[in-house]
Amino acid sequence: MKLKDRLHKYLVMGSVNCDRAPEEILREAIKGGITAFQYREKGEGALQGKEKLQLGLLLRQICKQHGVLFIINDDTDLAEALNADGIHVGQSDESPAALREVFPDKIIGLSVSSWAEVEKSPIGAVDYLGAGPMFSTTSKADAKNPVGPEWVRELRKKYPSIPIVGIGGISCGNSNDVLSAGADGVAVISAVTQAADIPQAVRQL
Ligand code: TZP
Ligand code: MG
Repeated sequence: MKLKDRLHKYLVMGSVNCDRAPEEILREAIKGGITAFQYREKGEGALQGKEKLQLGLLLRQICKQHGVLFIINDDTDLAEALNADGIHVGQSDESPAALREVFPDKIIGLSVSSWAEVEKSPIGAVDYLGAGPMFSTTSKADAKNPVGPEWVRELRKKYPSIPIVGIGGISCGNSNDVLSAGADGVAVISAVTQAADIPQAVRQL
């Protein structure tokens, strides 16, 4: 399968996003049909060190069993330790160009929310772009202002073939606006982790 297809329904999650066992939420999301998962153990109360690794091992194993792409948010040691398929970084994290040297074969994702960010980024070293925040979100304390699906449309015009995933405030009700603007996929936290019926929420995305 092409990368853009593997990024179609992309769950992003860490223990702080879960009000029950993260592995249960991940399993239900897989039942609903997620194609990719990002282990993002961040924010207040996030696990550290050995505990972060332990949960990562469990989630990594579940993804492997089900053929779901497994990406690590901004932690090269963990990406290596868990033999992740890829790593996702933001603008203030390690540069994708440096990551490419260390990980010639891993998928590298980069968040971009403006042309200024795109201009200072080594887009050639990146396998996919995270575009957002699409809409307002409460899942990321330091989220930038929403840029809307229009941002996906602009990026798509400039980069006709790079995989693009929208992120930030995406729900079952607005995911189609993101996809029809040209995104290959939607990345979500709360639309899945907070859903009463997780498999159904994933199907509706
Ligand atoms: N990056 C930009 S917005 C965001 C991240 C990690 C949070 C997305 O969470 P939600 O609950 O899907 O809005
Ligand atoms: Mg980051």
